[in-house]
Amino acid sequence: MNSLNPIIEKFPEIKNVESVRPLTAGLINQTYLVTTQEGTPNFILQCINHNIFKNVDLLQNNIECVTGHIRKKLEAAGEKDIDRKVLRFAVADNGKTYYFDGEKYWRACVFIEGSLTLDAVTPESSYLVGLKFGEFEAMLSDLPYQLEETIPDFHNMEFRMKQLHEAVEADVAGRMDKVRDLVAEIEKDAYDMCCAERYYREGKLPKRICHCDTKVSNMLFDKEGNVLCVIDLDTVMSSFVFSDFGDFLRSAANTGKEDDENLDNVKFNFEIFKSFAKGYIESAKCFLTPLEIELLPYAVTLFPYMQAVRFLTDYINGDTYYQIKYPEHNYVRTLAQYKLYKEAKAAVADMKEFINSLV
Ligand code: GN1
Ligand code: MG
Repeated sequence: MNSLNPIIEKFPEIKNVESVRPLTAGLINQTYLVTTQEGTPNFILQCINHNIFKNVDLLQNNIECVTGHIRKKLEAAGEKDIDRKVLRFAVADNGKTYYFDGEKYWRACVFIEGSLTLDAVTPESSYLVGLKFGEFEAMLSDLPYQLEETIPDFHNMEFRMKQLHEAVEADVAGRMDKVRDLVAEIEKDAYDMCCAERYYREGKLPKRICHCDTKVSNMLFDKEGNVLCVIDLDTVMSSFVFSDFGDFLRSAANTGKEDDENLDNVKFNFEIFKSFAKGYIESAKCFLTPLEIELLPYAVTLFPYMQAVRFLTDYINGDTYYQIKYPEHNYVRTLAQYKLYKEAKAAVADMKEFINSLV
């Protein structure tokens, strides 16, 4: 018997369970694959990180709005195979798409058979993913509800700097001696990196509904390499389009790993950038403003920068946010993301030129 069976039983749709095994992807929620006997769907069971997503009811409500809206759009467009193109969550015996066991929150999502996630993309698939994310934003542009922020100020660079400053000030883990110079170096670019927030206050830049966690591993592919659907909808909320554009390239255009210990591996893959930008602009140009387009190269630098700040903040705070595999993990992640930031920054002029050639 599996210790998760009492949880699984709360979702009547999950039948004939054969095995439950943890999946290691994701730095936030605990995820399990629940396989069932042939003929019954498998499920992805997740324990929602309640420290981070404080209001699970709001979280699941947002997700239901988003998946419901996309489903309707796909139906209206006469799409086939819709259950492979948008996620569906199981309803628990309390009538909600999550279950609270008195301590933890759980949800279950139908596993899309034959789907897989990738850690890396080719220029061909990167183009398709670009198209898909542009399409995702376009489909949600007329969502008839206001989505609440599941994590307030999630991609607000000014807020992330404030969190870094607070961490530095408190130095609870006594790690400041080690990172003081790095903090000072990162600090030098903070004003420039916070430009989106200023444009927003000046009314020059809109916010739109975005995915806000578009890393490569949050896209499902089929075995032939076709893009199926966008997953991990926890952070779908109002943001700058930079979130989706920049965060995808942060993982996809990195020739190394997010936490690469060898910084020589971390380079900016311009081919991936080109094909993603081409796909994204193709499906998003119908709603992007000239300033949004102009700032896309900035977005590519913003996300590794923001991620470096977030990892560094967590390191200084003594690793309270991200799951880590070894004590210095957040420090190593910081260096790798900061290196990627510098690589992306060196490519800004070329990115601008390429984007201009597209529009
Ligand atoms: C987290 O959910 P997951 O593990 O894909 C984080 C993202 C970071 C990412 C870095 C809610 O994403 O913002 O970019 O780690 N999600 C949250 O890998 O903080
Ligand atoms: Mg996520």
